Amino acid sequence: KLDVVTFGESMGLITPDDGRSLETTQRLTRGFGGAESNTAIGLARLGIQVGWFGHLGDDSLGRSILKQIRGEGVDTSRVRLNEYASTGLMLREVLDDRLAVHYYRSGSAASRMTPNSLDEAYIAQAGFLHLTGITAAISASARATVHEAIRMAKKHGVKVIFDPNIRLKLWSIEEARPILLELAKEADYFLPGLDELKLLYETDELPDMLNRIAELNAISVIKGGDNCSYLVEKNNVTAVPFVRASRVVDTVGAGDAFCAGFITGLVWRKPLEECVKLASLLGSLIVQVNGDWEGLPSRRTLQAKLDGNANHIE
Ligand code: KDG
Repeated sequence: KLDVVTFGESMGLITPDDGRSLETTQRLTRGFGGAESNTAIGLARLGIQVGWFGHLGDDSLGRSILKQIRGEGVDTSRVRLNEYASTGLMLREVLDDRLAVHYYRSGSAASRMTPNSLDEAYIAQAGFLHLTGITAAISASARATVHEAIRMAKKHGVKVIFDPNIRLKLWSIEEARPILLELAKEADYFLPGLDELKLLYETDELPDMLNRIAELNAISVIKGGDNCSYLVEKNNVTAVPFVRASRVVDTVGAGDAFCAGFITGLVWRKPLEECVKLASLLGSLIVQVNGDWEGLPSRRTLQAKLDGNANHIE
């Protein structure tokens, strides 16, 4: 029996290993990433029973990604390898001091996911279903798959966790907004970033955002406020202070780590504020290491950090 099920697109990740731009570098490093598998790895490392599925190409990249995710202890029994479509790819580089992402993923195996890809019994056995807005962005059939998965989760009393993960390289905000707001309405837990709420609710004012978010049925956590996250339950707002990272090397994956920490807290039946603290702690650890998921802590590392902070889990 799984505590958490999640699905989405995982892709090969190419980065210059000398920190230069792709235009001039000769040396590239290959890794992989994908918001949902990043979160799944974070959960598995903490001992949570988690399943991730998606479609990968039946190619070298796809097989390698599958082996690594499986190697992290994530259940991959429902992953499909498609011999007629490729595994998606993303390239990242620093351009003008900013991180630039280039996707090569249209028509990828993952984008061909359809509601038929879902195994209802697999979702039904889980405590939580974790979804992100990226899956809704990659194709109409993947979006339909997200809606169908939510329908299945609700039917079986599985709680839905939704991270909007707005990716403006995949769709415009005009296109994304109604779809993501609709998905937020369906969620039991909604985990947006503050910047994402600005885009979704078209306001820079926190009180306006909180009013809008209070209309949802979900318990929400807003990541990335001023030195804190906000835990929002209807009109009850709690500011939970950030755990500061001692150094910041790579912020990609911080949101996924945050989700992994929050969901871990839920599975461990911690009070919500504790769940947000755990989320923030995981976020602070991942940004200290290069890569989207590599710096996620094991349970032992997490316990050592918590002991260091004079906090305790369990
Ligand atoms: O959150 C990190 C993700 O953005 C990254 O791993 C890749 O899923 C990804 C995407 O679609 O950008």
